[in-house]
Amino acid sequence: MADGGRIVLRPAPVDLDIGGKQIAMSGFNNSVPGPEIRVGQDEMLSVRLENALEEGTMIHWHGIRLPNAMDGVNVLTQDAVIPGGSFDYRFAVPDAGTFWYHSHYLSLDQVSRGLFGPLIVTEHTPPDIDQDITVQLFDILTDVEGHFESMFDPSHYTTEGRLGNMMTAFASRSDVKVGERVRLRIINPAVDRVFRVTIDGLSGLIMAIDGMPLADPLPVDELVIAPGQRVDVIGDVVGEVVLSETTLVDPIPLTRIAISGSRQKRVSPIPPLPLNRLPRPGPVSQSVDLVMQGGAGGPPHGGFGGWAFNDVSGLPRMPLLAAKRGETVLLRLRNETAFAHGIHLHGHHFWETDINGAPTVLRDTTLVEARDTREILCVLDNPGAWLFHCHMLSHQEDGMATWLQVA
Ligand SMILES: [Cu+2]
Repeated sequence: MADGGRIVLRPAPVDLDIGGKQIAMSGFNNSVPGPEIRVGQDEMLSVRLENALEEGTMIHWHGIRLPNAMDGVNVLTQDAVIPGGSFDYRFAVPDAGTFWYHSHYLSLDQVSRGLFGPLIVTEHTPPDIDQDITVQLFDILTDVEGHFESMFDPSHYTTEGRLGNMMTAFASRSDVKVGERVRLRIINPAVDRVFRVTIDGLSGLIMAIDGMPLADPLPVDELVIAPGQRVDVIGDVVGEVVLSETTLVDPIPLTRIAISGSRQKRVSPIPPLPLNRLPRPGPVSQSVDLVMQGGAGGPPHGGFGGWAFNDVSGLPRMPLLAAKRGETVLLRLRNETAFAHGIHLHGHHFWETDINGAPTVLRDTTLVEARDTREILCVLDNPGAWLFHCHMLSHQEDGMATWLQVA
């Protein structure tokens, strides 16, 4: 395995310029979002975290199947890195695809302030494209004077969470040519907002979801992207590329990638990306219910917080389930609340299933709509204590977290 050389990530306070306005945020290496990390599949990633904040922090590598000690989770895998302190993360990246990193300490506050960035794992043989563009969807909550809103609003804990009043998207390129074949790696690092996105100006297909290539790419319609989720699209540019948020009646443009010339369009079809090597589900050895409870309009529950899993708010002393390495488990995610939740498992991907229980799409974060139920199949082949939580970070902070133990 090659070693890509050590990268330093240094979180510190930084001003973000949005439309000529300066907003005091936090960023890795003086930048919001943080620097894009690129590493080849099966290579080692070495990152030194140097904490220049005035509070603790740590980094989680979202979607990467890594050793438990590198997962960046308070209590379960490491202690917070104190101000002025450092921590070395070093692990191999087994899967090619679109991933991301973010603070996993005081994460509602630190991620909403900008402590996140893209982690791109490149294929051994990259696809034939002209531009590889990362687009990070984000929203920021500002106060009446346009500053970062740092007041605590208890209603965020009982509803959809902390939704920004300013929506944007950070694209790693500002121009393309008509006829170019472009890969868009769309990431949603927003703390609580589910983005519903349309793409104009690109004729293409959904090639991968949550970093995992699809055997059969899907047509691009409205993309529903929950916090933590990713979608890769490859397509040919036919005009200005505009990503818009479509939840409201009038779509809101998030970013525009302008046209700067043209080239001969490819005639070849877009081939699927090579699949990552993940274990297929075997016979189910355990089935466990995860009941989501709480929030405005939700039934009473036994937890102390605004939200709970199985009548417990916050990390329980015992894991939701304990498995032997390699077991296939079925998790029934039952949302009894009036709000959607994006449920994220660390250290693994899992299969969403269809109504017959057959595996469909590999994900690391699944969106369960209000009062809906979803069954997922997990091959628990990575030993350790793995966080399993709602990636709406307001919900996580107020109770929606548990963990799995894999021996
Ligand atoms: Cu939630």
